[in-house]
Amino acid sequence: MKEYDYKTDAWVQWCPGCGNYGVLSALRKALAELKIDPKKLVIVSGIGCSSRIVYYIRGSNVHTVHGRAIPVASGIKLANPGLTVLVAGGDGDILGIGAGHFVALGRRNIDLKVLIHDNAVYGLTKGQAGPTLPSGVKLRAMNYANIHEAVNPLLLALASGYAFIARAFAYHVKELKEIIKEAILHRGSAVVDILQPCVTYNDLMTREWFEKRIYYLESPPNESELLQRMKEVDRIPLGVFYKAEKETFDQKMALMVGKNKDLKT
Ligand SMILES: Cc1ncc(C[n+]2csc(CCOP(=O)(O)OP(=O)(O)O)c2C)c(N)n1
Ligand code: SF4
Repeated sequence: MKEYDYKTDAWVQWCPGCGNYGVLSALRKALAELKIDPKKLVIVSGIGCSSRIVYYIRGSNVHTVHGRAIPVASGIKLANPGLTVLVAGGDGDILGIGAGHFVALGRRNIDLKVLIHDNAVYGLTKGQAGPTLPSGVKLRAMNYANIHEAVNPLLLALASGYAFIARAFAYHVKELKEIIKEAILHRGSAVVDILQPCVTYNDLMTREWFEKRIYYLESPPNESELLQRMKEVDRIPLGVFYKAEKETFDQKMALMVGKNKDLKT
């Protein structure tokens, strides 16, 4: 399979220079290298600029309502375990309105992969503060500085029980592709927080701003420094933070049903 095999005829509607293009390219390359059959691929998204990615990749994809991609994807994966099921969407979709579902997925450990296009704004609705925007920041479309505290997607994922937690940068396509592949291959709930500049509304966290701050972890941090790395803000670490072999939802269900059967006999 080649990256081209995952292209569709849909016109890509993102602004020129948007970080979403990097995610699109990396994801197509990752799928091609893993040779995932488009017929067995389902990408589920909510609503937002980033959620339009489902139109640009060949698969049996679903564009669902705002914040509800994870429950829809969970149903699909549990009904058809042989499918590769991915969730893609903005930080608003997944960590704002969809935050409860994000937590539930980590607790359940269903074999789903969540790609957060993290631009810290609500791009589609014209630049309001997203859940990952730092407090006190005023971007070009906002009347006042953000009064909310930011959500840290990595800490939330760790607290929720995700089996794989990583962070990547949208314009580093090669590195992002490798991280997406690793997430897909790791069994269990996985999240990749993708720092994705919004060139239209986020005039602070630009490509240049990130490039001055990001650096790559050489390997996942050990337990004693994991939280410190996840909390770092002056310099921003990228790479795989956490990987754990844990029983997945379907394994636990099989065990439970088996035990119940034993009780009956
Ligand atoms: C229930 C509901 N509430 C609000 C909206 C309006 N809305 C559409 S997209 C969106 C947020 C988009 O931001 P994000 O998920 O971060 O994606 P981005 O556009 O930045 O990629 C909102 C609030 C909606 N469509 N449905
Ligand atoms: S508004 Fe921002 S996130 Fe949406 S397409 Fe334009 S640059 Fe990308």
